[in-house]
Amino acid sequence: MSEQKTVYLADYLPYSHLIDKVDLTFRLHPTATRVLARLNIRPNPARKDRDHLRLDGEGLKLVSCRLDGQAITPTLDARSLTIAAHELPVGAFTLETEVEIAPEGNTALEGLYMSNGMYCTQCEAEGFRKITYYPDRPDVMSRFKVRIESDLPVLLSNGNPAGQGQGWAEWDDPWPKPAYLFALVAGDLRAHSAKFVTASGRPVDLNIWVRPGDEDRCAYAMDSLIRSMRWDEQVYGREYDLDVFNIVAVDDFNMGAMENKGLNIFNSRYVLASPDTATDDDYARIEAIIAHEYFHNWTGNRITCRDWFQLCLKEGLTVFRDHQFSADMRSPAVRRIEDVVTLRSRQFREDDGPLAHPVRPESFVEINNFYTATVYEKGAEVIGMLKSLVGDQAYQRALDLYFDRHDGEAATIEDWLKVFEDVTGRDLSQFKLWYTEAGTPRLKVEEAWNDGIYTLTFTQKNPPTPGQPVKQPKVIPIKVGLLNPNGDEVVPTIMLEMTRAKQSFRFEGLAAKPVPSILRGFSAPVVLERKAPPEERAFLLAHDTDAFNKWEAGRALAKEVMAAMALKGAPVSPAWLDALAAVTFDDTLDPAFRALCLRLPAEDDIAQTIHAMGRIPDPARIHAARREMAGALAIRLGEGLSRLYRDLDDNAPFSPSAAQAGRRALKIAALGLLSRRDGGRLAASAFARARSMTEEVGALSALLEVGQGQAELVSFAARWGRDANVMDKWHALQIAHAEPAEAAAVAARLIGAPGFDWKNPNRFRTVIGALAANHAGFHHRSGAGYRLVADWLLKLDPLNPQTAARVSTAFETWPRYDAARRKRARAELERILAAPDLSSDLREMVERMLG
Ligand code: 0A1
Ligand code: ZN
Repeated sequence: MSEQKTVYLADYLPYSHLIDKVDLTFRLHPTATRVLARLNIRPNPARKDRDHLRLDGEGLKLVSCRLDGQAITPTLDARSLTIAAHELPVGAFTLETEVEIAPEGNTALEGLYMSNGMYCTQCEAEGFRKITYYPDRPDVMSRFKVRIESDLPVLLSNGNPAGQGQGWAEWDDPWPKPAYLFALVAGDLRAHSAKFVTASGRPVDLNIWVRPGDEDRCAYAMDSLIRSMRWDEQVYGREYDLDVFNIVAVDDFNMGAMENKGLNIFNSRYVLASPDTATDDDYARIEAIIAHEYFHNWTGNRITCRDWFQLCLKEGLTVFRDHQFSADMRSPAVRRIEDVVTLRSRQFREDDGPLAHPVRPESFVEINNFYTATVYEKGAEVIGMLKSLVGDQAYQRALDLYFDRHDGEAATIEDWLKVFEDVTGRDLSQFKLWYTEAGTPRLKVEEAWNDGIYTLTFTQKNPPTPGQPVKQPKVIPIKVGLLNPNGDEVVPTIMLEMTRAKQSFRFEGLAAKPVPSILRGFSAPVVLERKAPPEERAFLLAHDTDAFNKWEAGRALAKEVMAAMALKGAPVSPAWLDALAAVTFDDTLDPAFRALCLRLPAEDDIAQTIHAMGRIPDPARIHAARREMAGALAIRLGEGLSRLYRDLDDNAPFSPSAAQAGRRALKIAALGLLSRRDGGRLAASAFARARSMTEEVGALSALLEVGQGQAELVSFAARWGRDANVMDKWHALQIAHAEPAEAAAVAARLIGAPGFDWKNPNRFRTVIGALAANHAGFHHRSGAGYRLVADWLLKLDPLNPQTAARVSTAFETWPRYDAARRKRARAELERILAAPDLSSDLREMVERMLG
């Protein structure tokens, strides 16, 4: 593997040429696929110089090359094909290349590869260069025509079908696109089909292509797709623009899914669902990912990114849109809480350590390493703030202008902000800091009550991050409401716009000192550092009218309690127990909301909290504290818990609806707590009676948590052993519930079991990811967790560097811990770095983590 160089945003230059048309022919063969490419090329008028032509290409065997029909011998190196400027005609010309590639040996799953006998592609970000010689950069957009030659029955590519016969098919994509959106699939597949008519009357054939036998598990994905298409018309005025929309499920895939134009490719775990194989969380995730990929058709495909530094332009916006969609389909409050839990556990964690980077990074070695929680999740939060600041109507006008102005273009964050400036007349230069500066702002609040005037004073601190020691104050939209002491809201939600390092806001005309509800709806991705007595948190948990802050009050209290227990052996707080009991048994509240309140903060969250207090987290003590809290809660909720469980344990026929999922979530939370009292008796019978995967996993999890469930593990494996995506749950559960001292050994046993396909990214991520998520297990003082993860990263890296690099983020928090743990973690990271032929992907990650 040759050294990769750092790429800088500041070095951006438009490409030397334009590619008006691309004609591709694929003669598929597992070890010797031929790719013929004909490119219609002309000099780019935006570039004044007369430059050479350089095409990207990696791992290609060049068979022939012709320029305007004449055979030529271009200059080749490991990464490119170059034709010198003086060898190029002055105007337009045609370049034809033929290359040979070997999809069967492609274990990295980038470019053209094979999965279970089918051919498929993954080109984002820079995979197209492994298929043919081409300017593999998003600002080069072209019209693609594709011919596929193969005996396989189903041959798919982007755009509309343009003909087919025995052993061939042709596709024509009328919309210019960058190469990263190219896709091809060939295999023995079956379709689950439906029809859709767009708002303006265009009929569209919808197909979800799966392996024979899986057709009956596509209904939910199809339903989600149809709802997404309608929603994008109704909410954003965006219609679909081709005659067909194809989705293909593949088992070997590095990420969740990919938005290739008209041919989305999905990791099979985010398509296939039936009540007996998919949990309610799986259903929600499938709905969100189907929507996400579909929404990319406008935010990503019709308008794409000028360069990969602008990745958040499509990803942040598309995540924001899929969050809006899920909120509309389900409960907005519950969705918001879940999204914030994810944001904190993934993005705040990233932003707080050595891998912190801006939403729009300024440099990278391997772009695949920047498909991060910061680019995606914080990228979406930034758009949410923008919408809050300009208001819903201006947001809509700005988006209309964005689609109008930039359709068919490769745009930048500057273009994006400009449409908001043009629509509102606002200057967004300070707001832009959210894109250019990394780190999670800390927000302190002080209150004052004088002569009937209530003042809130906020101070923001923007902590240093790698490469950015000093930061400026950000624009922070702070949504606030005020309650009077008997729990009535006296000031409904208003938005305070903070722009300075320290700023005060006054409220007049209040009869008594109010209780503030700050950062309603989590209106900005900041850490609110507000000291409040437990009684006040309990009061807000009982009375806040903002559902997010109601939950947040309970969560803040739980975090404080757990941190105090871990740090100084404090007892479980009765205030927390009482407050949670009141919520749990309040039948006027949404069961899904109550289930969220019962979910204790994750141990990693508490480690993050303790670290933010300037203390060193002890994983073993945090683990013990969390267990103790759960045990105390089970006792405090008493008999009411059994009653709650019985009430929820109804016989309604299964539906994946949010309402039913919420009831199941609360029922399973109750079951988990009950098991701490009855040693798992009820859970064992719940497992035997389970009528959905949610109940099956819920019961098994409750059993494992109390040291039971061995027989149930055996029966689960007997039932699902042939379904690898379902068995991922079986593997993850065992590791998640393993005792800290044993977690690494359990993971080692499972990943090393004969027949376990650890080369498949889903399998690898499940086991190593579950170990990393077992906080006390991964960080066990023996160092066994660190060692096992490092061993397996080294094993996977030569085969699949991209997934190895992603999973390496298990180590991203290592600097938070004590000297002994730091020493062990550092030694493992250094061991990885010393490996011969380490990929540039994993090398970049480890070097950044070592700082
Ligand atoms: N654009 C896709 C995610 C994706 C990104 C990179 C990939 O390979 C490196 C694959 C998929 C999305 O946001 O869904
Ligand atoms: Zn995306």
